[in-house]
Amino acid sequence: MKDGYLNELLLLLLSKKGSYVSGEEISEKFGVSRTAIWKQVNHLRKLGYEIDSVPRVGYCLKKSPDLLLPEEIIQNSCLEFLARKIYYYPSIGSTNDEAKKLAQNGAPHGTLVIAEEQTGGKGRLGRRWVSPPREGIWLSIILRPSMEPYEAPRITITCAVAAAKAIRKVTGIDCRIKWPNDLLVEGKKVAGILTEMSADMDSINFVVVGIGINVNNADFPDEIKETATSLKLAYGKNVDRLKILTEFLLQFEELYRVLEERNFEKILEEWRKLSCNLGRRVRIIGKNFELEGIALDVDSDGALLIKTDGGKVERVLSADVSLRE
Ligand code: BT5
Repeated sequence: MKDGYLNELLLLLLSKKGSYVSGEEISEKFGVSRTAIWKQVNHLRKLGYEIDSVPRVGYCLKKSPDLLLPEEIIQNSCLEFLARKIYYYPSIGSTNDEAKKLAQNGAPHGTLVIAEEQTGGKGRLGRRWVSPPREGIWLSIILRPSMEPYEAPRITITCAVAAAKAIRKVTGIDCRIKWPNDLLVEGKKVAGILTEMSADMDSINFVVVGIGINVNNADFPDEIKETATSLKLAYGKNVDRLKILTEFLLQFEELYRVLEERNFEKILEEWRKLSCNLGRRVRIIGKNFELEGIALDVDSDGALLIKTDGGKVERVLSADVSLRE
């Protein structure tokens, strides 16, 4: 079997979803025998694709399984630089770790790494990110931005805005952003972002931005039961992962362009509207400090500005935030 044949067949069937493609057309297009096609159709059926076959008429793709396969992403989105290259894994340790390896080996700007399950999903500071099979969207994007290392937190903010907009657009759920890297629904965490960077003193080699979105999780392990939620729990029924994913990629690409045009203020305007921090009393726990106060704004570096009880305005670049009231 020729390399990439399966992908081409799936792409063809997807592009004509709901109508018949003749065996003759397929074998001419790919230069393979009818028996080889039959084998591949059966392979796709095993993955969960519903494919009708009618003698002398051909094959018709009726229904796709709930998988985030590259062919589905390509077929369902129209992107320029993002996801031109996609690495897909049924199961992997961490998409961020894999993306970093790929980036070190020269993977291009916009490369997408996506998995149905992570066995070693990571949060910040070595924390664990729960990523059960086929319940959420666990992905990382490799970026080679032309910005200074200190500007990299802007990417986390851009990613948060893109994800919140995508969730709101597809489900109508009131999804909010909690600085710096959480998305909340009804006060509970529905998604988290982990941005990692390889840089010299004044130039970025690459950035990997990873996001985990709980889509159809029905429950969570005890340690996060009280604090985590999923789109399904908020929406009341299953949510189409592919729709959330493709809308997120579209939003991210659009906003990333704004970022590249050095128009971060425009993204911040959207962030402010979607934030659940601003104007509220927050408690900040950083690596070596703690403080409490009112969250005033986010500045052009992505830092959170806090007015403490003494009236001083503190600038926080990275920390955990809890909402107090
Ligand atoms: C984050 O860290 O929120 C960043 C999460 C990034 C996950 C993505 S998935 C794709 C990519 N590949 C990876 O390996 N990671 C990225 P942090 O703010 O440190 O929050 C971590 C904390 O969130 C944990 O200590 C738990 O308390 C909680 N948590 C873990 N899994 C969760 C889940 N699925 N939903 C909600 N909360 C969770």
